[in-house]
Amino acid sequence: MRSIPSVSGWSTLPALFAAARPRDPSTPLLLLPGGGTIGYGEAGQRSAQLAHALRSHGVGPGERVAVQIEKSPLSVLLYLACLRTGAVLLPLNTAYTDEEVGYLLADAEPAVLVRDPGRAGTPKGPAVLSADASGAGTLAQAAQAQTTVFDDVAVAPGDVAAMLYTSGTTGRPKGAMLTQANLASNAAVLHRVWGFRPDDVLLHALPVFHTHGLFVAINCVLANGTGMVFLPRFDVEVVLAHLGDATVFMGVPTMYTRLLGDRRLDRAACAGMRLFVAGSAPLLASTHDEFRSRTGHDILERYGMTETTMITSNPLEGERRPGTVGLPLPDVEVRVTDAETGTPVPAGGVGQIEVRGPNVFAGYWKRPELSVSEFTADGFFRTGDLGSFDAGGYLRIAGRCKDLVISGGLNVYPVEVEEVLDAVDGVLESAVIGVPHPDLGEAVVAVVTAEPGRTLDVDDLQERARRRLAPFKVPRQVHVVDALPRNAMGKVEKAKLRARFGPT
Ligand code: MLC
Ligand code: AMP
Repeated sequence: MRSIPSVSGWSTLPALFAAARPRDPSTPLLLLPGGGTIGYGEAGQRSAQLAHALRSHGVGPGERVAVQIEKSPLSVLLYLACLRTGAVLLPLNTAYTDEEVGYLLADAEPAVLVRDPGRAGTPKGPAVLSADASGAGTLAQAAQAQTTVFDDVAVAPGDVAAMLYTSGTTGRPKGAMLTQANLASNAAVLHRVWGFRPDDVLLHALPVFHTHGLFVAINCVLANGTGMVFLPRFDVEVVLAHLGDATVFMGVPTMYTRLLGDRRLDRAACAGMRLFVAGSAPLLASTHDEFRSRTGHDILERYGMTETTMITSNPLEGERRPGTVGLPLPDVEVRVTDAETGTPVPAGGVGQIEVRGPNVFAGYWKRPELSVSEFTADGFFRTGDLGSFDAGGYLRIAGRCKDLVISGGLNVYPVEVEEVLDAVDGVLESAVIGVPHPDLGEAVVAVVTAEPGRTLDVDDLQERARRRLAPFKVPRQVHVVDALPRNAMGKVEKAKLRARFGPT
């Protein structure tokens, strides 16, 4: 296995970030699109106040802090505050419904849930605090009354820094426990292999409740001690307007295809840019090629997942191969094995991708049995992705052996949607699949059968799904069929459904 040479490791985020912290406290960390900045000094003071306020609500080392707020500077300050108290950040997608949040809270048992002040509903369990960037809300108010100095709790490499829910290869969402060492080692490696420079500015348009926007993007900035233009959401118009203020952009493939859809994206617009990074879903080679011919930039594609943070990357120097996710990162071991037997596949063959290294998570919260089933005896994590190494050692993702749809870079676990559809009166059974979609990469599609003698109303099914699921999980199309195709084992043959209901 070929990999990029090793770099010296870091084992905690506070140590990594402290080593890079600029001497001048006015150095901007956050550049806000409407003007204004938040410097490293101010971020230190405000995160100290938030840390005190969290502590006064019982947050201590190891306690989970659930955060479901619209993206704003407060998202970053709360992340820093959690690190300072030794708490475990539990970021939640703002699109989740109360039912989805309720399940996660019951499982994670956080000490507090921080929400936007206007958000209705009082979930059971944690103390519910509110805060927004304008200073409104119970937590924001409590923070303002606190001192701006905080004695940071010492953390160890094995301490859990964050917990992100993901369904892994099977079942309901599980909390992936990411340690200080997982996050720090990966951030240090990415910062190094992507050649971050003292004058780099990141254009940040990703959501901050996932690995990509939170740990890949923000941690690289903090490890560099420089700033990021912090956009509340991805919007082609706004991204184009700020390309000139930045040098690095990170996005999911949908963001790149949307940017390409605007004819103002050209060489001149990207003249000051150093690096475009893509990941979270497959970047089509055609998108890569079109981007190069329009802008002169080769998008650097990398591959990762919640449980492992980043695994491979195309090189900064040297050939970036379209359609591949590059080489294993330093200190990360990647192998390809037969998904059924677990034996290594011959060179060039397709198999399940397995990963071992300092980046691989500590296990699923309250699910020790999965540390046996999801890992091999020699400690490799089974990703559920299929791939092969080419002759140059570049990894090519060939598909997935886990039942997962990736829509616009967001993961949808079919079983979650199927459970909701199956519960509708009159539905006998359902199968949820992903079909190719020009904007989202894959779109969620449901195929359902009715109980004998019943008629199903497709609009009603979508509406019922919308009430219980975040919008990105709601099937864009629902097809009613007489029977689902099954193999000899009785398993629904989703490949047949994809062939039948995919684009013609
Ligand atoms: C929004 N919608 C989606 C959707 N995003 N539907 C399906 N899939 C998505 N990803 C819905 C909206 O709710 C809305 O529904 C309708 O689509 C129109 O929304 P929009 O305004 O066009 O969408 P927008 O807000 O612009 O969002 C699109 C997007 C966003 C691509 C910018 O989805 C996004 O930021 N994706 C990035 C996700 C990400 O960060 N993934 C990283 C995971 S970490 P309605 O019904 O209201 O009309 C990971 C590990 C790794 O995977 O390797 O990085
Ligand atoms: P998540 O569980 O949200 O972290 O999503 C991780 C999954 O995203 C991986 O297991 C892959 O299936 C997919 N993924 C991430 N990056 C890439 C990429 N560059 N190409 C293809 N799939 C990717």
